[in-house]
Amino acid sequence: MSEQSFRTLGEFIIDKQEDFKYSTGELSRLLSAIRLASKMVNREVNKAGISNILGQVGSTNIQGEDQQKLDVLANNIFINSLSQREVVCGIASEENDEFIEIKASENAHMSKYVVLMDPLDGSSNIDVNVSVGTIFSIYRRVTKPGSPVQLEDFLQKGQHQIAAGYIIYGSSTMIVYTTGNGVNGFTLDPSLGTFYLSHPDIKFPTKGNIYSINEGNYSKFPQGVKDYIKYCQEEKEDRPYTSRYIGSLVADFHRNLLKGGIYIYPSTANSPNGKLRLLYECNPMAFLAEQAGGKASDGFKRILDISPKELHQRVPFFCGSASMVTQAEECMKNAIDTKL
Ligand code: AHM
Ligand code: MG
Repeated sequence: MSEQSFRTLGEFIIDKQEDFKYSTGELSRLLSAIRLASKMVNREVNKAGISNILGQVGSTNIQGEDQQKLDVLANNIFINSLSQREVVCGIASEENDEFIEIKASENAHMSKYVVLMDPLDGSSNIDVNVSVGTIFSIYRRVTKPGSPVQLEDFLQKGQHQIAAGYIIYGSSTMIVYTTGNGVNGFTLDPSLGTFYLSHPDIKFPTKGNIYSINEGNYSKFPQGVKDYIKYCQEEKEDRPYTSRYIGSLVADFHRNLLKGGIYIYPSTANSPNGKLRLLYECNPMAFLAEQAGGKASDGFKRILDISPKELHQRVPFFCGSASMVTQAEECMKNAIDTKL
């Protein structure tokens, strides 16, 4: 075990705070609140199988408490952890129609940060014991500090993110995040309840041999995506690539980040904007990808340059090793040019 392995996430957050000359410690407190909430969600995710034995969702458990769905539970855990500690002035969640305004208690200073999150992504995988994740994205508010938070504080371009990351509840639990200065990964030691720096300065391999896409939707894909899939399957140079699709964005992204690959959720004939949400899923993953030397696009342009129009906006998503995303973009462009 290297010396790095003994550095905890708590120590790392404090050390990094010193890199910012005028830091007030607010972002550090916010990241610490996310760390705590992630441990609580991890505990619940690990109990998922046993909860089914002890009582179905919607029923009452042995202590007389209502069993909540795990995604609802994860949402409540993150919202409570962030709001009770007064580390944000607003929260937007994939689980809530509207954003939540957090009022500071008497004499408390109102935070300048807003958080956007998908508290439990890939939740259809919980019942079958497959990895799920939490995704978060942090911005500095654009409206006047001390006043109620506004929609425009959340509808910022992804390039303005201050920090973003995910927690993967997998064969081990990890938190991977960036504050705009590279990407670092921490693995939870469950016996101690402590995250240790296990993956310092993660870099996307520029090229990989994995493509991740739900090919069940093939007939509804745009021609450019069909062409790219054909390219991946061709017997040429280092191809054919291998296909891997978990159906949990966090898990598919995490594997591709470590091994090299591309994740695609394109537009389809039924969903012209794809499935994934710009603010809760694509922007944070795009920020991480770029910070790790990878690339994220809607098939034509950079995800982080998109001006959001609404909280739950969807967008086609191509993300991963830089040269693979560039190749997919070329297929998208060529298919349009051929049509003209
Ligand atoms: P969710 O936020 O409802 O869980 O949906 C997002 C998930 C992603 O994690 C995953 O990559 C994708 O939806 C899978 O969708 P599909 O089943 O259509 O392939
Ligand atoms: Mg989701």
